Amino acid sequence: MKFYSFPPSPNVRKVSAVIAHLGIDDVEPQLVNLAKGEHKQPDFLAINPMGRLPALTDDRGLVLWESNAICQFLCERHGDTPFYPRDARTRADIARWLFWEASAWARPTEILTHENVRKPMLGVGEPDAAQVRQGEEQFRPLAALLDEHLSTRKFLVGDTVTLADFVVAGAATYLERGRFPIADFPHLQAWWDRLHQIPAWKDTIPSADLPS
Ligand SMILES: N[C@@H](CCC(=O)N[C@@H](CS)C(=O)NCC(=O)O)C(=O)O
Repeated sequence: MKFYSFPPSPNVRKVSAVIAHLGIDDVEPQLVNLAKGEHKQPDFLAINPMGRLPALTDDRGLVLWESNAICQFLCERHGDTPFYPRDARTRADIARWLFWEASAWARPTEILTHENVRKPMLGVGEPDAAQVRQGEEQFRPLAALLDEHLSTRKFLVGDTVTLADFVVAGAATYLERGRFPIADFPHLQAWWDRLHQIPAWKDTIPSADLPS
């Protein structure tokens, strides 16, 4: 399978972390350099007409985009694991967090990532103070929800790491460099620290340098 990737991208990082955690060995990363606009070139648009990363293809006609769908597919294909148990109730709980990430959490995390990390990284201007303020305002109530949820459990779905954690945390990949306002959320911070004990999570932290 080909995994169209750009390592600094938070949505790509979700998939990279899943691949590393499950020890999947038949996925070949294919760099699509966002910094050079390769994601808007016709050959990549033929794979993902949205012009976004990540995407996954195989030689049997699979063409999949949307990071959470790719993560789910890889987990499902890997079988019944504690990371993605077959039990229907647990899977529904994981799915809830995946939908929540895509429909709510991704918005402020993307704004703060764009303003505080991507702009300086790509050299495309200063952070826009009004956008940062809006990102922070949208972030706080969602972070409070996570903080409350994590006050009684180690991970989002009980006391074992699951795909739900990698997807929600993946969107917040630049929590520190993006200056996400987490000071008031100790359970969220503790969960973040706990995730960093997991080798696949720690090993897929994007480097500060752009791929060439
Ligand atoms: N909902 C999509 C979002 C994908 C997305 O926005 N990816 C970013 C990188 S993190 C991207 O390709 N941005 C390029 C652009 O929007 O031009 C997913 O989860 O895959």
